[in-house]
Amino acid sequence: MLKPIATATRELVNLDGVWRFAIDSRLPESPWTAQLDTPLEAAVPASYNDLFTDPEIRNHVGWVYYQRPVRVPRGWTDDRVLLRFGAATHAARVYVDDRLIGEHIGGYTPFDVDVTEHVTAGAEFRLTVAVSGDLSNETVPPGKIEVTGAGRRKQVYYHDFYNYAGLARSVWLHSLPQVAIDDIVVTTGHVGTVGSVHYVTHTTGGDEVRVRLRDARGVIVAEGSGREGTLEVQDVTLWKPGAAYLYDLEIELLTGAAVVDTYALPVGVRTVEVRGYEFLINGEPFYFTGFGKHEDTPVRGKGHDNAYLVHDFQLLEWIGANSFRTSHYPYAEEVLEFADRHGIVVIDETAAVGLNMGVVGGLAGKPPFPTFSEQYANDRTQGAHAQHLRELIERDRNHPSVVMWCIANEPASNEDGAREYFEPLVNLARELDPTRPLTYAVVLFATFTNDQIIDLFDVVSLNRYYGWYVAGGDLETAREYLARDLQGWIDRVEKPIMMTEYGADTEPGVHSVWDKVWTEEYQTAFLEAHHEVFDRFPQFVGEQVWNFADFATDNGLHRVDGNKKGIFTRDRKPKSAATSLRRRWRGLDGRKPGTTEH
Ligand code: GCB
Repeated sequence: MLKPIATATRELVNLDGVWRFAIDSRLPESPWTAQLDTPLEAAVPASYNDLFTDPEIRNHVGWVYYQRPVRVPRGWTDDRVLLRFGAATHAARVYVDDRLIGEHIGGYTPFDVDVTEHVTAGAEFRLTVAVSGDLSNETVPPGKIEVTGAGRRKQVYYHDFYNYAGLARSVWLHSLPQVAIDDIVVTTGHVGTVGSVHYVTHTTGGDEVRVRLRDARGVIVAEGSGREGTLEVQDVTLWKPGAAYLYDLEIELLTGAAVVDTYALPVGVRTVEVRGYEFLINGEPFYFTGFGKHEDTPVRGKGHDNAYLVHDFQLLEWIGANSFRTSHYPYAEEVLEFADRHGIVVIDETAAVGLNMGVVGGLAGKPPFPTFSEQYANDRTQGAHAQHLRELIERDRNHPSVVMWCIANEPASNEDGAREYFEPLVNLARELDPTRPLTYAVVLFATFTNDQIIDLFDVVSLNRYYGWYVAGGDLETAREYLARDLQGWIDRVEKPIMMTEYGADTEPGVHSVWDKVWTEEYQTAFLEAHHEVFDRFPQFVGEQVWNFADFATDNGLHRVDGNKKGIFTRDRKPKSAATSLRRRWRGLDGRKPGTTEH
């Protein structure tokens, strides 16, 4: 799915700002048929939950309404007119004046609503967007609505981050020519110094497609024509981790001799491959350093924010991280574009978090009922998961920074039914993108002896909490358990193995000379103990600490103002462990992890 951009044939109007806002319980039946009768206004993009002081809004279950007037530029008479939503979490209904024009389910992927037939160039219309943050066992992520003892509807969910809802990403009105380029799929390669850019275009009409590839200085380095083709790039400059290089692919669609549509796509030439225990980028072994992150900031919730985007990437660079995982949902497209431009490697994860009844059973991992059953992860859940996976891959497959798809976080891969559930999803992902490896983040209860799906995937990504949930405060035992665990997986499958989560909650300012949990010293010692074990295994390809920064969670008893496993606080101040990580990842103490570099 192409992001709307301005070209010679396309225009766009950004609709971010402050919109009228209301929750459904305070509105008449059909709020979209009139101006919303509300004193409230909400920022877009932002989750709505933390904007207001009213707990009724923060904890609202059901629909909320956003509304604003929109004027269609007068020059758009002959064009198609569409609305693009970066995301509406988790479901949306879009009304133009009094009419329902489009719907979308899934809170972290974009969608278009074609309003051409319902609007007039030069005229204004009333845009109303209903957004629901509700989760059920047939949504991704799953959840359920319960009624409290006081008779109030409450959203329950099985993931450890606050269920922020609303219009958290940008909204655009954009124009497309009647005959247009609908999609472009690019795959790249290289043999020696010659790069290749294979492209496939999908169009509505048109006679011919012309393409041109420009280097970073704007010089044309390759040209071609046809709806599908391969461009050769002599003396190619590869896109590399830490050394991004982007070409620009210009695509023109022609009717007769007239150019009727143009689009421009940044392209990084690079390859990704898994061979034996190695993860290769451009044929060279790659070792991941970095974090599982969240889209999470004060007041905005999951609202995309360019200042935090820039600052977070600055902190990644400062600490020497070369990668992150988009735990536990696809992030805003702006984040991936930034990663493309700055050479940060991304493991792109779906929103399928919480497919695990074992987690509800506590540390014993005993599910109250089977995860893969009619009652929970059933065929409809799988259908929603497949649709979401399709939307994720169709959105992100052209990003060079994205090197792997993570299909789920901590599913019950040790339970019966996991294979039947995941095999079709793996097949779908490979069909949509045969070029990238696949993984899933493996939950603690899924061990090298009982996991039922690892052979379907390419990389073993472990989420482990030795020294925290298991052997908490006992780093000696944690080391033993971790080493045994890694060895077990290495013996079971010849695949690269990495940690996608390890971390300890840490309250900044709490200190001790002993191994006391929650102290800054413990977080440092915890990480160092892990690193000592990682370095024993040549098959080990990466370490992503949980988490980059502290983040908001549900109001659980074991969370004090959120999850505190951040290396940075929620407002991005470093805890002590940041210095230790920085020394390791920047190779200040000698060898950089996973390399012979000094
Ligand atoms: C996990 C989850 C992550 C949690 C983390 C924790 O295994 O994948 O979402 O936040 O543990 O801190 O408990």
